Amino acid sequence: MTRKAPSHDIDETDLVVTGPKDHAAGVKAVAITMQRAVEQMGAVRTAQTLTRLNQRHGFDCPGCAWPENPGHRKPAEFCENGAKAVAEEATRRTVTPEFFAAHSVAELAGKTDYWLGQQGRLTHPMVLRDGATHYTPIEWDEAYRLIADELRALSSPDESVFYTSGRTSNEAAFLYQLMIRSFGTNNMPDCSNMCHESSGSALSESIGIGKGSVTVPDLEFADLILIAGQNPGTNHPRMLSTLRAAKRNGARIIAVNPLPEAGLLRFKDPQTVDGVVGDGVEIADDFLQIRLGGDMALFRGLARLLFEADDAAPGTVVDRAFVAEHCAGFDEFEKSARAVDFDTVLEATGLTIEQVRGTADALIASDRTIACWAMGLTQQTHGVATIQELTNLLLMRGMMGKPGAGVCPVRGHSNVQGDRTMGIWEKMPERFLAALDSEFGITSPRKHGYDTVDAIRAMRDGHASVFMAMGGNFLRATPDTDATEDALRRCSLTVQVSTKLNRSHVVTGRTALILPTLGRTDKDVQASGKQLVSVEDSMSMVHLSRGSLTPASEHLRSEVAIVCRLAEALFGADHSVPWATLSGNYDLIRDVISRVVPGCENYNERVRQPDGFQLPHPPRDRREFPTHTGKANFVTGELQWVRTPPGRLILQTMRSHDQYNTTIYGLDDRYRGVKGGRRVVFVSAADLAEQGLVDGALVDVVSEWTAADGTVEERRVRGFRIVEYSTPKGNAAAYYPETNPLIPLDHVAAKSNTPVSKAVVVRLEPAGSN
Ligand SMILES: Nc1nc2c(c(=O)[nH]1)N[C@H]1C(S)=C(S)[C@@H](COP(=O)(O)OP(=O)(O)OC[C@H]3O[C@@H](n4cnc5c(=O)[nH]c(N)nc54)[C@H](O)[C@@H]3O)O[C@H]1N2
Ligand SMILES: Nc1nc2c(c(=O)[nH]1)N[C@H]1C(S)=C(S)[C@@H](COP(=O)(O)OP(=O)(O)OC[C@H]3O[C@@H](n4cnc5c(=O)[nH]c(N)nc54)[C@H](O)[C@@H]3O)O[C@H]1N2
Ligand SMILES: [Mo]
Repeated sequence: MTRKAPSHDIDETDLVVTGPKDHAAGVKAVAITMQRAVEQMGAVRTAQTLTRLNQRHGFDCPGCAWPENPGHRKPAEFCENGAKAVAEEATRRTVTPEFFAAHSVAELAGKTDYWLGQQGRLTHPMVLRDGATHYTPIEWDEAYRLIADELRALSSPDESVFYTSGRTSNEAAFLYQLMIRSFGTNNMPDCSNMCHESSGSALSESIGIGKGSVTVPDLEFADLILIAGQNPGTNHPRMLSTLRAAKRNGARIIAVNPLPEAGLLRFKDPQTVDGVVGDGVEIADDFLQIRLGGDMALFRGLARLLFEADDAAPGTVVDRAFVAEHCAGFDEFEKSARAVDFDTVLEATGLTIEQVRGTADALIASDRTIACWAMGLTQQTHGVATIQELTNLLLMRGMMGKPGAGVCPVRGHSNVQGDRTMGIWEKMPERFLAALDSEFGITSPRKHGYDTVDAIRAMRDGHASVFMAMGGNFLRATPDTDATEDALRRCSLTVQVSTKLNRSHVVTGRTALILPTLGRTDKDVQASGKQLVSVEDSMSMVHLSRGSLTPASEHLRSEVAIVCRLAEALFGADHSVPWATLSGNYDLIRDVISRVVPGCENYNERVRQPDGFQLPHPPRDRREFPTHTGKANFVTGELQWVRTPPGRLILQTMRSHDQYNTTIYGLDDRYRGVKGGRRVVFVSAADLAEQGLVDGALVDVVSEWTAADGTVEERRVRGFRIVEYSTPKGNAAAYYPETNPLIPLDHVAAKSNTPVSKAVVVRLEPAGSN
């Protein structure tokens, strides 16, 4: 039976701490999968959805972007957290006009994120009119007119901002950016700006394309896999099956992380006998418990050791032939690597020289190395430089463009990579814009638009006043919650295209709209019949997704339909883009994608192949590097790491095992041993002793930031329970989004402008002392 949505707000302070687990998945994961699924969907819908999840004729998991293994799909190609993502979307609970009549916006603003999300699927377009206390229903056509009128009233299209979260299908993303560019702006911030933007910036400069260069079969073929700044047991659980297969083939796995994450240490595959009854398999052979932000120093130290090993046995370590033929900037890289001093490396990383040497030996012994990473590297001030240092390490060994070797940035949202391919980017290249213009007879603006941080600044400073979001939860996902709140409140109109209720619906512009949309699991029927959509995974595989469930209400519209009807309201029926025709048959959208998006030629046919098709990747396919030098670039710069000021801690903000970004599934972080609450701060025993603090104490967490003008700004979140935990001295950890108010808007990564969510200077004060 489905369970009713909670009516009273949820108490998140009733915490129990049991200590961390040393393994991931196993039978418990299966039990939790079923419990959560049945609570939200009931037994029949659970069976209908979970059997179609990630199958060839089913739908793509709305969870993470980890690929399916082509040709080797298992009957249950999903994980505990994928099933939770599906249960959240396919829930039978609904948020109806009656719900909004019963709860004022002020009342909803007082509820927790968890409570809001648990209420269910949005069922009707709603409007919050200027001065009103409650949302009221609105007809679709009036909603489109309202948005179009506001947009046309702006003195420039650049006063509007259009956000995208990474669940949007390729078809919807393509039309959305077409509408925005037809309107005349490139203000297209997306979740990627807060996520893998650093990977894209780094790899574009280093190898000429911002995407990863490996596939699942490559990982299974690798003999050494580095996993830095990533927690796959929670965030990409299906990756554990791939790692396990790699291990069976003899691979060595090295985890680089400040925390001993359960999935990295041991994995019980619930689909095999030893996963159900045994201790599971050790995943990581080595665990380097690195200090936050120490990775660049580690990679440079490793490069020096590789050069020294090559001195001892010339030509055995550095792949001179690859470097000579394919690379630029090697001499400078060699100089900087040889100059690094090990005292600095050890101070920056907190590791021992034996650990660094052991890792260098593993690299030297490897014929096929892959480096995987996620937010632990990207969300650092020097995230771009760190990823480039890691890429240097691979390039000097020739580990690029051959089977079993390469770079593997593990993406977050299930279609975040596809959205970029389809043109969701504030600085799309000329080639794409020119193709778009010639296909549709429009003139796309060439001036770069706002990314996420710049969009917040623009709205805060009154330079933009209409905000529209295609999914996501802008208010909670962005840094500096108070600043974002001010920014959104200054808008004349905020529009959220959403599946579920979230905090971005209750912190609004003068007028606000909620436009309820179909999700991945829902059946999508348009004029020509049932529609399919396509998505791209973390390894550039493009494939179809087919929803099959009856939508939560007849008033839901697909994202494609919403964009097309809005575009008609905005541009009139005789616009040069045939919006109505395109929305009636998604094959026609794929036809235009074929002609505009590089690598998508013959899209309709190729996407219908059993496992879809793989987009071209010149470094992977041909060892070609489309950079400004025409070669793979060794990029080197000043060594950077993060120092802990006296009496302070460096805080990382991360995900628990029971959330999807800002969507809270539940209050348990099973693998880290925290139950019933999320307001915790993990601190090392050494720091507790030094600062005279104790496990279990309640503290306020106060961040300190020196602004450009030299003033020290403080930001505070209240009432966090200290949990003693294994993390390097000087480092701490807490959950996102509760700690987003601590992250200064201006604290961003160089080059990528990504908020630094993994290195916030904080101090802990007894709760209530201020
Ligand atoms: N179930 C579930 N799945 C998800 C998501 C979710 O919220 N829930 N989110 C999706 C999204 S959008 C994304 S981007 C991914 C995120 O996937 P992850 O990047 O795995 O997510 P985080 O929880 O931010 O974890 C960061 C990891 O990096 C480590 N780390 C932090 N700082 C450093 C550092 O300086 N150096 C090193 N070496 N390690 C560091 C942390 O200890 C942690 O293990 O997951 C995707 N999948
Ligand atoms: N402090 C801190 N901040 C972070 C991070 C961090 O590690 N630390 N991580 C950053 C990262 S990596 C990311 S990717 C961002 C995530 O930022 P977002 O993508 O903005 O956030 P989500 O929580 O994934 O968005 C959830 C909402 O999306 C809507 N939704 C779900 N499915 C669909 C759909 O199919 N269509 C539509 N239209 N709407 C849908 C639902 O209404 C739901 O409430 O957060 C970033 N913020
Ligand atoms: Mo992400």
